[in-house]
Amino acid sequence: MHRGLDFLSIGEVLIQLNSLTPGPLRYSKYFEVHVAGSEFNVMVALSKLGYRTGFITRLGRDEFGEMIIRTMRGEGIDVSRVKFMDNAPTGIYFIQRHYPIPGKSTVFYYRHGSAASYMDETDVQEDYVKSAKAIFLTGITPALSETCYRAVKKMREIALENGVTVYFDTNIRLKLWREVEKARSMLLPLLEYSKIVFTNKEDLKLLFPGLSIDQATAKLFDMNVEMVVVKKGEEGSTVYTRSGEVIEGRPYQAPVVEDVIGAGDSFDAVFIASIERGLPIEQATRLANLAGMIVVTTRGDIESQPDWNALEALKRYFDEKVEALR
Ligand code: KDG
Repeated sequence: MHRGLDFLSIGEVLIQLNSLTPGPLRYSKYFEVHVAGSEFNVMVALSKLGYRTGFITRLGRDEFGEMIIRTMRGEGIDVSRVKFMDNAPTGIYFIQRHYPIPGKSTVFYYRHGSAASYMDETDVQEDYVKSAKAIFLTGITPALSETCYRAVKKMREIALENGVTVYFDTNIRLKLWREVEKARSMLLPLLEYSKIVFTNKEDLKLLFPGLSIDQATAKLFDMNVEMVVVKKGEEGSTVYTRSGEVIEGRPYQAPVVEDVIGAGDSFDAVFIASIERGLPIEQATRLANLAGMIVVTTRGDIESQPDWNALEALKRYFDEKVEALR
């Protein structure tokens, strides 16, 4: 028997090859290896914050699969349901930094037909999902394949039927969906009854074409979502609650930007953990914005994710700095 989990997720864990030098990849000679993947990143961040986490995925029976499973174990994630496949590889992707837009990153996937894309309903077992207090899902896994979509759908249904909280990040990756209409029609039903939907302005425009941000969030409340968190990168974030509150979270300026990929995952984890701890939304937003900010200062998605001590130090440092400027 596995121990009960606080958070469980499902998704693809990839090898990230991050160019050491900024600029177009055609000139990159050196790449740094990291382990990443949106849902996995969130589980790692929650582990660092003291929660028991589990992850459902498939890995190739190859060296990269071995690297990933070691990282998962090292970060304290329960891997009892991770499967290895002999006939499909572990997915990889590359990151190009600061080009064409300085301060921004671009991802190039080499994951089509990866082991994770073969996940299906058999990867999602009822006892495991029921053993968690909450699940975290994103729009990435349903985009990987029809069978992955069904796995996510099953996981969400088991959770909702058994009082397990659902957190959802829309995370629309058009490079994976290829068609906007497909993304919209498949994702929208998955958002219903989520406690929190994390999103951004671009995703809301794709999901609710022609609607303002306020109108789109109203639609989500009609779908029984309790809270909508709109992440705005270097502009901070806005939280909308079902009861009509709108809470602006101020941004924190990163002193250096190495690679912005992964910041949103760090944000989600700290926001969720803060809400679970009973912190007021203003506090949760502030800590989450700090957690997103610190991740952009280094390459890799998980390495700089903060624990509570680091968050405390960040809060003290950045808030004192703001006070001093007043
Ligand atoms: O959120 C960061 C992720 O986008 C990155 O690690 C890669 O999971 C990934 C994806 O599918 O884009």
